[in-house]
Amino acid sequence: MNVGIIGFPQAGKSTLYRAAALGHAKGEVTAVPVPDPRFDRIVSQVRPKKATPATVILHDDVEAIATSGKLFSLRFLEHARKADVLLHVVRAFDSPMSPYHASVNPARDQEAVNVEMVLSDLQTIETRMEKLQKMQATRAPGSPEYNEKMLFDRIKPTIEEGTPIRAIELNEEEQRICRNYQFLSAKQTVVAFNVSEDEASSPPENVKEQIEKLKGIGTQAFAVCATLEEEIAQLDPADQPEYLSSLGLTEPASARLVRAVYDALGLITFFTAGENDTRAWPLRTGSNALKAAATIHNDIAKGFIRAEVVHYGDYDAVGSLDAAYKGGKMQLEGKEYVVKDGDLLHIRNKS
Ligand SMILES: Nc1nc2c(ncn2[C@@H]2O[C@H](COP(=O)(O)OP(=O)(O)OP(=O)(O)O)[C@@H](O)[C@H]2O)c(=O)[nH]1
Ligand SMILES: [Mg+2]
Repeated sequence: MNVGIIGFPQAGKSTLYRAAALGHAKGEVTAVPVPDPRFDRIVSQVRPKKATPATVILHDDVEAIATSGKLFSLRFLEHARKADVLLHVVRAFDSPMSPYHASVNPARDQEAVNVEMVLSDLQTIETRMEKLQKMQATRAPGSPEYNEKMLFDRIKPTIEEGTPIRAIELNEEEQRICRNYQFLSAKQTVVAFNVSEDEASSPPENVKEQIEKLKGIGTQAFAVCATLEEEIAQLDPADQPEYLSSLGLTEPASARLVRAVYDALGLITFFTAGENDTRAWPLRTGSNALKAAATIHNDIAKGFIRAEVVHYGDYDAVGSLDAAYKGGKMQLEGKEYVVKDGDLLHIRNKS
């Protein structure tokens, strides 16, 4: 799952990227573990030879957004379109180095990018519609070109009003058409307002307001101080809690941010607690046990017999899988069982 980090120049994109990668950033693309206290608890109890957390792949290779003229360069578009989710870093700290906009105005910067995404998609649609008009196939009801034109005719006026494509209801066929175009406004976006060091624990009013506004329309948004986050990421994990509390924080904001990105991807987590390898697995929300089995290995899905399921809450209450099984908390489920976030699974299979 690919997360593209976007924003204006010098907004703190790379600093936040390095912080989220916990000091292990490799070049411009790094797989980053998704912090999950449930997983930590399972690992500390099972003590497996190997522990494999769920990860997301952060990309700091997206070109910065231009500050004048055409905001999105072709290079920007090429990279941003490939991402499954966008992480928009917005400058909310004052910096004499900043090459753009003399004043700090996070709401303005965030909205400018938002508007540009919608406009960019609109332009793609208009260009495509011009082509479609000229094609014979567009006039044959039921043809792919006909369906495309019907869809674009329907959604274009809504997009023209400034509505991002993700907010428009689409059926499966329409979603499939849209996926081909990798529209930016169809992607979930998580917004990180990068505040100054002295505002890390209490962000300024204008940032708070914008966060509330974004939350109101279903967009996850946070205040972070990227430079502090980078410092925290470089500390020994044992020293982190004290440093965090001295700053008035309870956990690194980058941890919350990575979780938010993971949620925005529409993913839940299930666990397999093996003595050799204990793992957290990402799974699309709403997937069944067969899909979960296939995530582990195709052979396990092919030989699927039953899934042994322990809900995380039941595990947590007794503190071990053994106790959960003995206490009758394990349920046997078939292929169609819809996996819940946090389930511990063991797939009985013929392979
Ligand atoms: N005061 C302060 N400075 C920050 C913060 N985050 C980043 N900076 C500084 O801003 C400058 C740019 O940070 P980068 O992380 O390189 O920004 P960027 O968005 O990756 O920049 P480009 O890739 O050049 O577009 C650096 O000097 C950082 O130290 C912050 O939270 N507070
Ligand atoms: Mg950078």
